[in-house]
Amino acid sequence: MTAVDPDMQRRDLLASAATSVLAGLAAWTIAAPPGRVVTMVARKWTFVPATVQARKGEKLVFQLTAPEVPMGFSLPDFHARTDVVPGKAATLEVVPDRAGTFTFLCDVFCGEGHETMNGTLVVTG
Ligand SMILES: [Cu+2]
Repeated sequence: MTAVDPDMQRRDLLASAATSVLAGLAAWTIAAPPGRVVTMVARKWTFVPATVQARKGEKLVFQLTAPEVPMGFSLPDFHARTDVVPGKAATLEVVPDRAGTFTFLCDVFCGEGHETMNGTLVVTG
């Protein structure tokens, strides 16, 4: 009869736990690509940049700030929107699932130029 070394058992357990963690991380990385960060400023009464280029299926991570007054950022074609409040960065993830030219706009009344405060997302296939 062979005696099992408890240290060996512990090492095996640690090795298998480490393998599980690594496999989990790999799966997480594949399942959730980080996306491309698009930094955008909502000013009276324009978005900077006013045009964003993307590829179909590319994950965009909008990081928005509004230095002056509360704004909104809305991409109605992709059912995505967020409030953008001064002093606080807002994040919005969008994965354009089709090619085309789409309008994004401010949907929080912000003053006299509000109605024309918009920009363009150009998605290529
Ligand atoms: Cu507005």
